[in-house]
Amino acid sequence: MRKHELIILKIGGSVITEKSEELKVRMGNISRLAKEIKDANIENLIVIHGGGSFGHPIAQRHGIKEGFKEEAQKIGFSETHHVMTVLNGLFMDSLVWHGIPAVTITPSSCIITKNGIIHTFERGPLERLLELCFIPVLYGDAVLDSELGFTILSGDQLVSALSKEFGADRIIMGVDVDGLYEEDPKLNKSAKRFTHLTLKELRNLQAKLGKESVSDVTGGMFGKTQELLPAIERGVPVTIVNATEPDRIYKTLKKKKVKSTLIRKEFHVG
Ligand code: IP8
Repeated sequence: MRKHELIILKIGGSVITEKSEELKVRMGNISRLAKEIKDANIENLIVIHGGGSFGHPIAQRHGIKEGFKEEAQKIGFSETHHVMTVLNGLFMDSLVWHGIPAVTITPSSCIITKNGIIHTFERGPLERLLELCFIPVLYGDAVLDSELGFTILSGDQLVSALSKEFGADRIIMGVDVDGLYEEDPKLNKSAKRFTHLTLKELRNLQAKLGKESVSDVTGGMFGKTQELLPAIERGVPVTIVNATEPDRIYKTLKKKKVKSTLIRKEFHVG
């Protein structure tokens, strides 16, 4: 039995990069988040970050998600993986220099997918890091695939898979809006935000959610909620919160009330 709950925290690519400008990092957000994670002082935590304007535009240009079709794509696979290691390095710089015992687990080195779904995963190193109370950090990556040759593994699929593999108690999704909305809040300022959603309500909503306006090879908000369904089905609560706003991640980690959307399998009255 674990003494402390296990939290999986995903920081979206739109929080740590400028999505409209290729390879532009939002270093201010990264270092503020590192401080919030440090201050929250969580014993059992896995952090996963997305690709934003590092991984996505390059992966899209070379059709990496669709798999290996021609030799010319190979340099695209290398570039996609490489820029993700660069973004991860910048992220890790902040975590480590804030005194967080974080260690990267590189997804492409320990995961093989089958038709885009995680098929083999070498869990030993991550398990051992958790036992020693390190904070493992993973990210959406270009990975090898047993059927497609290679593909893109989203950070959101990692969240869902690791929550199952390691029995997470909570999932926190840090995005660049205040939660899940009926409509895109960037296009409609008066869009209604959901404070709570049940699994059933989420399923109904998914049909209505559109794709994000800027390039995202793993499906934007739709992909996000879709990937999280298995975890929610298993009873893991998911909080979607704005990680571009100061203190929201800190407060969510500390279970304090914050503007967000909480998704649960069901809500019990009373
Ligand atoms: O940003 C995909 O991860 P995501 C990362 O979590 C790449 O969807 C390499 C495009």
